[in-house]
This record gives sequence, structure tokens and C-alpha cells, in this order.
Amino acid sequence: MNTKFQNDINEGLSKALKSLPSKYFYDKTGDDLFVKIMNLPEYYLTKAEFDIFKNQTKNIIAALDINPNVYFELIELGAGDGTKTKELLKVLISENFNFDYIPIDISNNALKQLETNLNTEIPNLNVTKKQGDYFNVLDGLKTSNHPKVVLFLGSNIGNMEDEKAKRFISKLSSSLNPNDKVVLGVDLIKSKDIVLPAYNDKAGITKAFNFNLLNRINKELDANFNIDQFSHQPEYTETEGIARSYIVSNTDQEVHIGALNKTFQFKKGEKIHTEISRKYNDEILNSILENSSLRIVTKLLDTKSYFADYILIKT
Ligand code: AVI
Repeated sequence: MNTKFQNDINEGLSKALKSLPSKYFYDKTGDDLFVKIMNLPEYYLTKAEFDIFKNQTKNIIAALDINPNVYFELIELGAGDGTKTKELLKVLISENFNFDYIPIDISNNALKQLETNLNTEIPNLNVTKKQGDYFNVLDGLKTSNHPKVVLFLGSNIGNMEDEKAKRFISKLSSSLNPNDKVVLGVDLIKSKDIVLPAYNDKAGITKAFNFNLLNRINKELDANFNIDQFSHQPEYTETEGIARSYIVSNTDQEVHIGALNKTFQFKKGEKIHTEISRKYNDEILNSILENSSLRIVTKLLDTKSYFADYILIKT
């Protein structure tokens, strides 16, 4: 039994304002659902960032200001399937840059698939995969003194509360040397009409993704959540720039979690907060970077200006 999972669920459901950590979306079912989300017409984030990597590859490379004669490490945190990164890797290889690609991911499976795929698609690329939680793997980066470029794409930083994002950025910054670079992909603050449908798609895939948390608790912790008695509810205000996902109880009800030997009460309309997806602008990013030694060099936008890849430098 996974006691960390068990403890986190107990803690979240015992609070006055109930919550569940979004990291638990990502089991095999959650990973598959997220791949479907990335292909949804409403989910513009992945397409927008792909647009930047496909059409502005040269601008990314110019902003990184890499010396083609000096070896560097290209490190990707949470590499996933590498679709966007491949656009950059292909150009770096064709222009004879001297580097290794170091994808870091929590899933060994995802890393193996990525490596096999890259070996076929870009045979001249050196891949050194590292498995682990990227928050922890950051410490290991300090052991090498080669110049580094760290990719943290996909608005993954958006799933962190601002305080956590600040801690993460400080840790990232302290594992780098002056002049190292970071490519940080963030979703930009924009109107509700565009953001909300991305988290409330017509096909109901995001709902299934959100409810996967309850299914996991049912399966792994012997619980009896009746999925039909809950609703998926994303919320977003442009002034705040944060999309929040909730699971709302449709009725007064009780749920028993066998592994905890505990029953939880839910009031009609009571919300369980499951995810934050923060959207950014320059001001918010600067406040996140404030106590670190990372500064913005360049901001690259997709054609619709929905998404930005910021190039940051360690000062
Ligand atoms: C992984 N992350 C950036 C996604 C997001 O947009 O916050 C996760 C997601 N949640 C619902 N849809 C997609």
C-alpha cells in the first residue's frame, strides 16, 4: 500500500476546504487521458507551444546564445513524449551543435519510449536519460560544470501555487552556473472564453482526468465514491489569471475509505479543489523570479499570443 498517497488523501479530505493533490492525476490512465487532452480542439496550450518550437526554432537558438564549439547539456524537466523538443533537437543536430540531451522524467516507461523514438528519428543525438522527480533531480545537476540549458515546458510551472513556483525557481537557479539558460513555457493570461473550455472540453476528457483521482482512491484505497454523485467544475477569472479545477458533491453524502478506516461527509455543493493552472504575464513571472538569480532575456510568442516561452539567464 502506498502510504504517502494514503496520507495525502486523508490530509486533503480532512481539511475544512477539501483538496486533493493534482500530482495523483498521473497514473497510467491519467497519462493516457492527458495525451488525449493535448489533442483536444479546446486545449490550445500544447499546439501554441508547438507552434513556437516549430516556427521559431532559430529564434530560440539565437536567444540561448550557445557557442557551437563548446559542449553543453540540454536538460529537459518532465520530458514526456518530447514532441516539441524534437523540433529544437533536429535543428541543433543539423547545425552541428555539441551537446547531450538529458531528459528527466518521473516515468521510466516514458523515458524508455522517448529514447527509442529519438534513436530512430535523430540517430546522431546523444541521449542520457535520468529517472526521478525533477524537484529532487535538480541537486544532481550541480555535479557537472558544463554550460547548461534547462527546458521546463508545457506550462508545468502553472500547476504550482506561486509560493511553490518560487521555491522551485530558486532551487533551479541555485543548481545552475552564471550564463546557463532556462526555457520556461507558460500559458498567458487571457479571456475566460478561451481558457475555460480548455479545462471543460465538450468530449468530457478533462472531466474523466479530474475524476481519475476518485477512481484511483476507489481502487487503491478501497473507497466507495459514487462518481455519478459528483460534478467536474473548472473556474477561472482573468483578473486573477488562475484556472482552478474542482470536484463538486451533487448531494449530501458519505464516502468510506477502507484503507483509512474512515468516513468523510460531503455537503451538497461542497467542493474538492484538485488543480491549479496558473496563467502568466511578465509581471507575475518577474515576481516569481525575484528572489532567484534568473532573469528574463527574451519572450517568444506563438502566432495567437496565447503562450510564451521565456528564455531566462542565470546571472
Ligand atoms: C500539465 N498541465 C500543464 C496541464 C494544465 O493545463 O494545467 C494539466 C491539465 N489539467 C487539465 N487539463 C490539463
